[in-house]
Amino acid sequence: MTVGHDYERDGFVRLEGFVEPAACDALIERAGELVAAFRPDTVSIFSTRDQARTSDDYFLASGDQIRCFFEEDAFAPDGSLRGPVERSINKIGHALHDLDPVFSRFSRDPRLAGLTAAVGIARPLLLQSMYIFKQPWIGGEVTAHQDHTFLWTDPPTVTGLWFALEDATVDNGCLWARPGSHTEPPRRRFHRAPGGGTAFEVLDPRPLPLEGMIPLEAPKGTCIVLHGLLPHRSGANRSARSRQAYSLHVIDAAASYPADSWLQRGAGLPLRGFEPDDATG
Ligand SMILES: O=C(O)CCC(=O)C(=O)O
Repeated sequence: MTVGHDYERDGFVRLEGFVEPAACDALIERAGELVAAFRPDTVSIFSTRDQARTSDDYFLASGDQIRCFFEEDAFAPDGSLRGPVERSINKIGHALHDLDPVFSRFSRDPRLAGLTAAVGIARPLLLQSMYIFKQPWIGGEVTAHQDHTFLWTDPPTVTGLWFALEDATVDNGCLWARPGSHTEPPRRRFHRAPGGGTAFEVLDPRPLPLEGMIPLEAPKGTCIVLHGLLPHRSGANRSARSRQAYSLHVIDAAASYPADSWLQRGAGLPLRGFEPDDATG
């Protein structure tokens, strides 16, 4: 199958027209409702530059919740928001796919099970979901990383399903990656630290290579399947158009999931696969 072949060669596959425009719009509308209902009494800024700030309780307890995270540049020095809340959110995470019916339905489209099977995941578990806004002017950069760093399994199995809900271009901060670079060994592992908070274990001190990365521009409705070891990044959005995307990360239940992984689930919300909601009661 060509998905499996391209994925093995490049570490990613770009599938244009995978999602109908109406299905993209339904997610955009639902994300808008979630943000409108958000009461920002707990502020957490999602920043890939300053990981210390992301290790607060709000972030660490979000593995089985739906939580909003602000852009790094959302606040003025006096702590006030520079713009309206709905234009200041970086992302919503991390259990949309289990807790919200609209996102659950989207995430459990049988075609997604077909995609993950095609790239070798035998017993899929839907580990993490993120709705990423990349709002006009303020949308932050996502620095180069391997998803395996954050969603570690032994052996590595995490696979990203990234959906362009709007056209993603160089101007509004599309993804970038170098074809074939999923052969790079893992550089770091992000985990819960014994004394609280989080830490990176450095496995290979070399920085991830940025040379040769190409823009993965993606028209609305594109699905990009990303290998967990593929270094990828996305630029800041300094344009007038948002670049909204939905990202779902799947692991294989056949691999082990370390007890000190940052993303934890409470007993009330065990990880599930692609079975639809009504099949599990
Ligand atoms: O959407 C982005 O800008 C980054 C997403 C990403 O890195 C991911 O889904 O793994």
